Amino acid sequence: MSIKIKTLAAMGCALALSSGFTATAQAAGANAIGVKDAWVRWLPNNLPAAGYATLVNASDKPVDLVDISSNDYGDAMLHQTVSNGSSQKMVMVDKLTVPAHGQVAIAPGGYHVMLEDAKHKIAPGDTVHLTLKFSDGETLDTPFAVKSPAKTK
Ligand SMILES: [Cu+2]
Repeated sequence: MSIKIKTLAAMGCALALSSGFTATAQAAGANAIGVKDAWVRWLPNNLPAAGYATLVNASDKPVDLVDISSNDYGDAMLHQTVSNGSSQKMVMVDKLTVPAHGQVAIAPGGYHVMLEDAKHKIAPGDTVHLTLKFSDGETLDTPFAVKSPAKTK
């Protein structure tokens, strides 16, 4: 009987410790990732738009971008443009790793966030918001500046 009580006490202690660590990790993770140069290449006639940004990881651990959603578009997916000889195609990307103390560019010719099914009229000069979710539990509601293709060369 006394052994059982000790075991429970030890478990309680371990639980308290682990939840303490979790809180610390979340506090550190809250500002692990920063987003800069976030913009959307808008196209007319309800064609899909493409979102671009640079993700910067200030922490000492790699962090994955694992999900993208938006209140402004019905569909937001991370794609990669892959060259296949003379042709190019887009492939879905499940996650994008931002290296420790490093950055990764979602930029023309490489990755893009495919934005389809706009939920309201969106035009150059607008700001749309994408919600970026990361493997450390961080969620960033990020403003993206909408630009016309002519102004993005
Ligand atoms: Cu695409």
